[in-house]
Amino acid sequence: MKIIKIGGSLITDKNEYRKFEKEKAIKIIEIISKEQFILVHGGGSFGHIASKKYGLPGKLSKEAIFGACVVKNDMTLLNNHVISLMTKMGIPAMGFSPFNLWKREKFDYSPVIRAYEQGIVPVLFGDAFIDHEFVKIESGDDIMVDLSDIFKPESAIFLSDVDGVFDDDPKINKDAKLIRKFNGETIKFQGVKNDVTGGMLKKFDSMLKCRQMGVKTYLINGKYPERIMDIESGEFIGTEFI
Ligand code: ATP
Ligand code: IP8
Repeated sequence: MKIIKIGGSLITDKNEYRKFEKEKAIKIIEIISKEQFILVHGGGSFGHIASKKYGLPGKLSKEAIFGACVVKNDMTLLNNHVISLMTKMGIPAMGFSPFNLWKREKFDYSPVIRAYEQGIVPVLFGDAFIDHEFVKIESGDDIMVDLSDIFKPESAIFLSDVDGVFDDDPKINKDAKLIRKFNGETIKFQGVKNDVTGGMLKKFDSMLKCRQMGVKTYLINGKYPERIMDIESGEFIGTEFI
């Protein structure tokens, strides 16, 4: 079984509030659903724009709680778009928000485990949640680390909108070089617009953690999801953490 995260930059237009990229989502889901998987998706313009507007993550206040409600509703909308596509394709998919999984000190994934054991494809997503005095944002990248720990999948695949991890942001530096196998190289990470969870640096950190859990981990360009089939072949384009 594979765990796969679809970045918010792929299934939403990150610059336009709550714009779902349906065709791109269909293309990705058609390819990844050829094998057994658990899905995670990011927030894109359904998560990050409202989080920023309400100052999330941040200290608990009336405004922050209201923001958490808006973000949770928007993320549920995005998740419903994804789940609707999947069920139309005949995939028994069900959404799980970290807000509902949070149990005082940690996330309780037992409903996700139970669903998976019942043949359901769990679809988790980044979301707002309330932890004591704070409204926090759980990133889909953090969820990938937890799922790696719990399920010990054969691989953890992160899909984003670039060909992999580069030694610098390829959208800013045209001479940036793709790192095909990460081996301790020095990397420059540039911040991402409309992002409250840390962009590529956060993703990179999460990918290293998945790898440390003994799970083969990859960053692949989700605009070309067919590249997933080339993993472990000489043709593979992406970054491997193995
Ligand atoms: P999420 O759902 O977590 O937001 P995402 O796939 O939308 O995931 P981003 O957070 O937008 O991902 O991060 C991807 C962006 O990171 C790329 O579009 C790229 O411009 C930027 N980036 C910055 N530094 C690097 C780097 N060293 N290598 C690759 N991409 C980088
Ligand atoms: O896009 C964050 O999840 P990510 C979701 O995976 C929200 O970092 C609500 C901003």
